Amino acid sequence: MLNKNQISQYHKNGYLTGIQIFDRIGAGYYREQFDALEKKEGREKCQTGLQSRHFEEKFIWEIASNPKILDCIEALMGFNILLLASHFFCKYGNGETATKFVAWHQDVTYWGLEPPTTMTAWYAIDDSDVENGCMRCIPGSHNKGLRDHGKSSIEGNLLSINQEVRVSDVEDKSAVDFILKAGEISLHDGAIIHGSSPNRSDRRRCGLTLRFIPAHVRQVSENSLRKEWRPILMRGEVKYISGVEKAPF
Ligand SMILES: O=C(O)CCC(=O)C(=O)O
Repeated sequence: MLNKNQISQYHKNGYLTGIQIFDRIGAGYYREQFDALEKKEGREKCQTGLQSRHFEEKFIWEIASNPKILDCIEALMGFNILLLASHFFCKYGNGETATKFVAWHQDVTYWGLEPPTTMTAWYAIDDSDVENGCMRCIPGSHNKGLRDHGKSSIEGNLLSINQEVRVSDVEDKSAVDFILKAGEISLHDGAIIHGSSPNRSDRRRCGLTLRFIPAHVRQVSENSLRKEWRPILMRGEVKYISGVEKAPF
């Protein structure tokens, strides 16, 4: 799935974007599946309340276990791969009045993992662009260590404990937008600084984040939700058995 150049770009910049997983028909099928889930759960819940639902919803498991996605993860992280979690980030179009955003942050800061090595595949359920608040990141920031996170002073941060990392104007200006068509993914390192702006369009912007870890990573303290992760082995093997769940489907 990934060539040598993409692999070295990922390690240098901390991200890759625009990788096609499904064609228009496949992307349409998974959008319809999400639409049905949204109907059942309601919009409020869908914003950030659908966590690790791959244990119950077959379509989420199908995306998470898609061989093309796993090939990308394997190329970047090695053969022994666990799915740590999945989580929808859904921002509804609110034009100029939109407030919901994702503050600049580094994923691994509050995840309780040792070593803090993770990678996210962000799967676009909907087309995602600047107007509807696509993901953004600061290239290369994954190689500069983990920073202290404070609380955001702006109303509407979708992160679980309102965390936010300060960035300089120079860093802010260097940010890259992950513009994706439905059915594509971006990939980002767990230590990269990233976030997203409010959805100022009249369209939904829904993404499914799939969190992967190499099999030597362990949970050593509570995560920000005060929960235990429920990792599933996707490829290769794990040396320790406890805490690893079976594939749900
Ligand atoms: O989807 C978004 O806007 C943010 C997602 C995010 O912060 C993440 O994948 O860690």
